[in-house]
Amino acid sequence: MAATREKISPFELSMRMLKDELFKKDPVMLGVIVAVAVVLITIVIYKLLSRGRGGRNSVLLVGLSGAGKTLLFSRLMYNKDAVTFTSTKENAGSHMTLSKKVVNLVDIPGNIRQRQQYLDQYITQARGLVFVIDSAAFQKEVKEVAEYLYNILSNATFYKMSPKLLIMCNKQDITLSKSAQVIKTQLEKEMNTVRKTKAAALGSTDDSSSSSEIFLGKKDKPFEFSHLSKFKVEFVECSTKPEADEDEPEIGPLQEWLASRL
Ligand SMILES: Nc1nc2c(ncn2[C@@H]2O[C@H](COP(=O)(O)OP(=O)(O)O)[C@@H](O)[C@H]2O)c(=O)[nH]1
Ligand SMILES: [Mg+2]
Repeated sequence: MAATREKISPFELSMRMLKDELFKKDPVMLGVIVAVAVVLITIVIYKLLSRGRGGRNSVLLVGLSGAGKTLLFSRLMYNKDAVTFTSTKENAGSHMTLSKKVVNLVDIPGNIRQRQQYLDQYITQARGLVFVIDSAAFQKEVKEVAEYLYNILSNATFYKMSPKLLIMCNKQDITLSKSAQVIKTQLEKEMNTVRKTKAAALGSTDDSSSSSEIFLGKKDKPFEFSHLSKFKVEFVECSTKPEADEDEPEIGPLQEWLASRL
């Protein structure tokens, strides 16, 4: 016993202790490195998969009832009027864009009792969202449109997925319909009001509800679509036109968006 003790110098002893320490730490470090690698690989695989066919491949058509979603759906699907389609349930089907990409088109019913349920169901698959507006009835419906759009955009899941967003100002064939520019400006004004109302309501309740809703835009500025850093919102004018005797439907801007932005 005494002999072995004499052989080890204090320096050697401390070196051995240091070695032991390192060996003790190594498995932990190794564990951390493996864990980080596993997480990174998972993220890469997930990203690759979600880009592929099995991932988010849906384009949702949303908007108030009467905006023209179902007619648009049938035009894109079969190039004919929607006589056989229902608006009480979602319509879904494959559509090939002008750039030959196949997307799953989903027409979400607009009535207030059902739309949330369908949105929740489809939002995680959404690659794009087309918000259809009846430009002729816009003046009358602006409040309801702004509320619906604000609710969609501020939804935490939607925000996280941040699909490409198009606001389609439909029914431009009707003489008194509002232009995309007017609709954009008025929507911004109205969505600013919606935002204020929501902020006031949140202030008076506990914080639990705030976690599922995102504040849209800049805190100290009136609401503007250009402030939404996560979405690039685009506006187009179209007419889906049902009884197209002389006039052809004008959905070119929408089709271009589908082909180039998704
Ligand atoms: N004049 C005109 N009418 C349209 C246009 N798009 C849709 N409509 C009509 O608007 C009504 C509502 O359309 P629909 O597709 O059922 O709306 P949805 O409730 O959003 O699915 C129908 O009578 C359509 O024929 C359009 O661009 N111009
Ligand atoms: Mg419909």
